[in-house]
Amino acid sequence: MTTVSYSVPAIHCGHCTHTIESEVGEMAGVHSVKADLETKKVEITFEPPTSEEQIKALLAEIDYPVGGLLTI
Ligand SMILES: [Cu+2]
Repeated sequence: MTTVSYSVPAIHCGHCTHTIESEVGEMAGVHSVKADLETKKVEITFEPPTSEEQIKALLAEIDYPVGGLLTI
């Protein structure tokens, strides 16, 4: 199991955090998703078959591209 924390600058309201949490949360292997409005951060805990590349691709697809990987 891996936990990553991404900076997602496009987060601007509660709808954004909800969209991210529900879309990423539906991926197989994703255990938890927490999107934070204040810090514009998304913390995701996952395991295979989901990979970091797939998570980043999905976020870009739903218009919340990852701005950077933060150290936890
Ligand atoms: Cu929004």
